[in-house]
Amino acid sequence: MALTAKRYTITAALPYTNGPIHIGHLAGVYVPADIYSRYLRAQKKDVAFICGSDEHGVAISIRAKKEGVSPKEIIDKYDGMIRKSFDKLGISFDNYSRTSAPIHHETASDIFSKMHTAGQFVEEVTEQLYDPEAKQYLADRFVTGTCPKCNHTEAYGDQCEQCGSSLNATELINPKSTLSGAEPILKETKHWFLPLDQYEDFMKEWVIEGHKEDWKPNVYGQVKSWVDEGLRPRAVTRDLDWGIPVPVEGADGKVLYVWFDAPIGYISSTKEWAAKNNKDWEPYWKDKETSLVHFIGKDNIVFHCIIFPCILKAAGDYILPENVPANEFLNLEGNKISTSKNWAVWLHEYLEEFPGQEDVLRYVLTANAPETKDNDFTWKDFQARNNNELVAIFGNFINRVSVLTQKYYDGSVPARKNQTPEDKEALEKMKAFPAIIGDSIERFRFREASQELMNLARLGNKYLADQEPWKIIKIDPTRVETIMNIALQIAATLATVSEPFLPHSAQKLRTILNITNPTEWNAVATTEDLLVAGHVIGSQELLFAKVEDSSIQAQLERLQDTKKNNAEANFELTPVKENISFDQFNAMDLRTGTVIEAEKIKKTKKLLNLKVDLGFEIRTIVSGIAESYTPEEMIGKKVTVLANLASRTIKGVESQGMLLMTENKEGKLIVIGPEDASIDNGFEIN
Ligand code: B3M
Ligand code: ZN
Repeated sequence: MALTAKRYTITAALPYTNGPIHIGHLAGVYVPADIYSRYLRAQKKDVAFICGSDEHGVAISIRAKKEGVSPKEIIDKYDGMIRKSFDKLGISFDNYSRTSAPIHHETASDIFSKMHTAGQFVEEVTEQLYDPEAKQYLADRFVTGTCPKCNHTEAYGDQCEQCGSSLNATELINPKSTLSGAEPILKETKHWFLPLDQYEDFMKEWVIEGHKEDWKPNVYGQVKSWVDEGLRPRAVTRDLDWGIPVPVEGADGKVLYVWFDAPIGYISSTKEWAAKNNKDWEPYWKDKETSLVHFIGKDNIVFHCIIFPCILKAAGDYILPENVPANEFLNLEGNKISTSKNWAVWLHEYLEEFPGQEDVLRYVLTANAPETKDNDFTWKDFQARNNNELVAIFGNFINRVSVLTQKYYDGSVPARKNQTPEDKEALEKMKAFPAIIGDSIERFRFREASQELMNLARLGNKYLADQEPWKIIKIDPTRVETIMNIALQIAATLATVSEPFLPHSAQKLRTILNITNPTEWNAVATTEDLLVAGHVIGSQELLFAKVEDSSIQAQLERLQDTKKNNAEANFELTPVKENISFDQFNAMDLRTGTVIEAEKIKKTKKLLNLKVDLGFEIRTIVSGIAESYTPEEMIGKKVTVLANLASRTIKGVESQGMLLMTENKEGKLIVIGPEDASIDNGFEIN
């Protein structure tokens, strides 16, 4: 792929200002978008890297209610926090705006009005979910229920985050108000619908046929399956009090759907940027020679690949995204990242706890990015990537080069003399790296690109280890001049190509090497000397610092505490059930028994197939305890069995009874057996 566009509009999903940024957001969206934008700038491309805060929608209202403050206070607080932390991490937006800005309200209202005037909406009174207790229509995150597509029980009114499907609230099974917990009723209300069904041909031609080869399979596949299923009209207005008022008559008390206005935020932010910089915003959104790329997480695919493009198409002369390299999700220590459960590594906390190590997080999130599948972030891997790669390979190479150059030549770059085949090979390999790394970046393979960057540092290390200048210096000092010259050229190449990934370290490296004008990305391949003989490098300092066990331990302990707190906060004793008669109790036949065999039932997570000796017979019992006990732990256990429970077939196995158990605060099941293990099997309990 070549970078042939005249200019690039790069967008990163607008974060909701209902909470701080965490590593999942960074790995999915902001770090890759930043690498891509920095790389394009290094290629001397005309780039607008655009983002901003997403400040409307139910997510904000819910947070405001929870904290007992106004939505405005919430958005101001988190917008400030998010800006600051992005800046510290070195995310190099050309503009970061807010959807509460007047320019955005104007832009979004304007696009809606134009579409309305052109008859591009269907206006319809329909029955929508309504919370009779909270006296409010329930849309989006104000309602949860079971997803009709994948049976996930916590799907939102507009989307299921498990399967990514976009939904209408009325499609949810067993909907429940998140405001009051009430079961919603249906109530009529008027809304404006975007008739997506009329855009099927457009979608087929543009994505299904047009982007089969160049879009990531996970993105293309999702879009194709939705289009194949058939697109349905989507309401783009809401009965809410927080958002952009619907700019047409008869729409009092209604606002634009947050997913109508938010993507338009990219356009408003571009306008804001252009105004500040005396530029024209329009070519960035309307010139066919502009390449528009949206960086997003996988839960945003439907909005960026179907709904927003249909809006852009309807609105007229806009360009469509060239690519939408959406990432999968990042988990944390084996569990899904969750804001409400505080299961996350928060960027603002990381920045405070690991000062000067911004690039470590950038590197680890890139090297382990969830590009093709969900991935796991672990603190051990974080430490290993830092200590074994950044410190031991990259940092070690730079340190050797700068220490030896100071020691042998007082910091002055020696001249290259006669070159051996190994020297020539090292230089040739070095010159190939910018193209190799660039090619991976252009194909949105940032993990691969980061590994190639590390391979360049490996090349430098290996060259020094093979040539052993510290030995040769006593025998052949002239030869060492050539060796050190070549090592310095590799270090200078690293200063150029590490910049998109590790901007802070690249700056530090330029200081170490005293480079004011780094060689341009593409010029590395053709430049004779990136550092000329006689150039005096800067003073020596360490590029990366080790992460100690104690810092990792502290992070792991904090996560353990979070787990415990969550378990305790969620723990509730269930209320006592209605009374039963003595006869009903007596009707239950409870017996002592011993588990004599246990095995996992294949293709299930929770089920064990147990053989229980009841003294007078052996029973087969299927029990849902596999997440709490291994088969080995169960064998030999004394248990209490409800022996006269009608048998049931579970996963093809006839289960003849049930074990008594309880659950502890952490959710682990505990088998209840007779306290005295000497008791024989088959004894009645009453
Ligand atoms: N605010 C991000 C999210 O789903 C959402 C992105 C908007 S991009 C226009 O958290
Ligand atoms: Zn679903």
